[in-house]
Amino acid sequence: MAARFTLHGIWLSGPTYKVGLMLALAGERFNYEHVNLRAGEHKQPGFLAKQRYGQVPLLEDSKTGLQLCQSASILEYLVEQLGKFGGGSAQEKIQAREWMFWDFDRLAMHVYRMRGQRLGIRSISQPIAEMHFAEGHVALKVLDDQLKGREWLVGKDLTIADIDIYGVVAYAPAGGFNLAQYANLSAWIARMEAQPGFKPNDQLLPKASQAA
Ligand SMILES: N[C@@H](CCC(=O)N[C@@H](CS)C(=O)NCC(=O)O)C(=O)O
Repeated sequence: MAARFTLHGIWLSGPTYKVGLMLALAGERFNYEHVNLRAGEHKQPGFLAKQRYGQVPLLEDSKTGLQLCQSASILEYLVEQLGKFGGGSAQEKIQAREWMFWDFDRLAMHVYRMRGQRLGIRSISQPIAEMHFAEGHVALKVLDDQLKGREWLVGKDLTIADIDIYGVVAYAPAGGFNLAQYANLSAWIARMEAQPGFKPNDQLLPKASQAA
């Protein structure tokens, strides 16, 4: 049977990984369209017509005909559509959303930028790098504290908050953050990686377009 979803992105992209990871954990096969950012494919009219921000990821849902952007919003959409990882109560749903807003406010920018600098994708000055490193550690400590005595960030089960934030934390070592000092966070990472369907970013996202 043809796959319902088509994910457009690039293997280097954390936000693309978040969406791919959600689909993988939900047991949904997906088609994958590689977007060559270096060649500017994400700024071409055809792509912009589907993804107004000119960014990856873009998710196409052949069942509803919708084209979706912004990884956190896509995760919420997939909760609605697939009925998984949404949280058990209205309060848990709101809390999962809070963590996803917090992620892009306090965590993702620092981790992704440090990684980008180390990979040579992004050039940032030493004082700015020091700021990202310090702020990144502040956010990682918030996560470690939240996970004390808990298996998951919200409620008793894995939610999109965990998927969204794993899609940043997974890149922290490449950004020079040593996670060994965060015992609760490290245990949570191991739990995430033991989930059925889990794949690390370099195995989940192909380097070229690929049908499901
Ligand atoms: N908030 C967005 C961020 C997406 C994003 O930053 N995508 C990057 C790749 S990781 C991108 O497309 N960069 C190219 C550009 O912004 O022009 C999301 O979560 O989907």
